[in-house]
Amino acid sequence: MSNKKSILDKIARNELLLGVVGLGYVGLPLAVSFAQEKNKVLGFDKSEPKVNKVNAGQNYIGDIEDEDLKDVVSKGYLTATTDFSTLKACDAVLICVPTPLDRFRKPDMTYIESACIAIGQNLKKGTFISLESTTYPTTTKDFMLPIIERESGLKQGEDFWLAFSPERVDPGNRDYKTKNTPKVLGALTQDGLEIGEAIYKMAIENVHLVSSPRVAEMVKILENTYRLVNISLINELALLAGKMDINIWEVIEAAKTKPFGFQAFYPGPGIGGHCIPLDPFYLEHIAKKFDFDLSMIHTAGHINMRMPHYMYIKIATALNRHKKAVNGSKVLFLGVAYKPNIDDERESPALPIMDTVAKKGGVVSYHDPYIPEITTENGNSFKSLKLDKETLMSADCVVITTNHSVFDGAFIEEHSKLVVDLRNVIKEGSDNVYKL
Ligand code: SAJ
Repeated sequence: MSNKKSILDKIARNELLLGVVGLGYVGLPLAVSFAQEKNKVLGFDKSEPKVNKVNAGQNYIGDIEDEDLKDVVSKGYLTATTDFSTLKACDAVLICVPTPLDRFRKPDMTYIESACIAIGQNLKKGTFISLESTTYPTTTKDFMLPIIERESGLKQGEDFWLAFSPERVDPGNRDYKTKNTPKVLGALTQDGLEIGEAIYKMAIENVHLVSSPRVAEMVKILENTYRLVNISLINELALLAGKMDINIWEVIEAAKTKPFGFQAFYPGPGIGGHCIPLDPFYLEHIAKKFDFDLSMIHTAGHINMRMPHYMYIKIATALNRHKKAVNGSKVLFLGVAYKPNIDDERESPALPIMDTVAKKGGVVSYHDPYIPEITTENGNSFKSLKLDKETLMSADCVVITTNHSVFDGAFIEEHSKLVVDLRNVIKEGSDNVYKL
């Protein structure tokens, strides 16, 4: 029996053993989704604490229901391990590892590289491999394929199939989860595409096929670059509107009345998260290899990186109007998560603003209902304060940096001497409220 027929039969009989490498905000929800369809899933992660939590049914990802993880683990559909040699038992492997930038803001491919080496060294014939991590176009064919063939001595297309299918996790999104978010898939061979489609359709309703991994890689980078450029645009326009005494929030609401050709993006203190502010620089990197200068991404990145500084100026200006210097003033930040209603502060713009205020002598504190403690890039550690009248009144300036749904704008305004609202939480501000 051919490798292709063998794996398709296993899929048809629900006997596929699926490996998921990387049990983070992408990998663990994906593993649970497949396990909920009664597929055996083996989760791989280098972190022993994560592996132990999964095997104990202890959820650590906000987008997963605790009971869902407990259920698939207790029924034996999902188990986790740090032993990458057991990859050799897997019929299919989905790679969900980080793709950060290094300190020179260049793609850090070390996570993908080590995953490919581990998979290559433990690859059995007839295995389907798909990268889910956001990366630059050509990664699958030009970066991953040589490593896997070198380490395994096997041949893509004959002994294994290689594909790219970008993750589309939107942390905190209650409407779109793994199962009902369409999945794009591109494979190096037609057989790989057919096998990949059959695998993904075991847990995902809609799989959209494209002609190559390179197209699929570009799809994802387009999605995130589109957000970076548009959010940076509205941030820059917000800075101009502020100088012109124009309420940018009113402008956006009015522009939204246009029933076509306009999607609203909202200004903020900067662009956080581990995707939007970083992924587009993967595209900028590969464009240079094709002697092409992606000026839009470069400019958008520059605007975004400057936003925290402009926000500090806004805070200092507001204090100044109340005859206060930053130095010695108590500044309370509301919300340090990088976006509303989640517990993740990675790349959050709130942190550099807090560092700058502290560096200028401000006495910094914060409240975030989702994040009990943080340490900033400058090594400043804080614990989240209780949000009550006393906490608000004791601050010389309250800065709203994340618009968590639980924040009550009227309550904040009523009990604060001065508010700098960077997220339009307070809709009708009075004289003591300064808005972005
Ligand atoms: N932001 C604004 N103004 C906006 C929208 C967002 O300032 O109008 C800020 C947010 O506060 C946040 C950052 O930009 O700091 C990123 O926001 P995001 O909504 O793009 O959130 P992410 O990075 O968690 O999720 C995105 C996904 N978001 C959506 O589709 C809505 C999606 O682009 C990707 O699936 C995901 O990143 C990813 O993993 O690539």
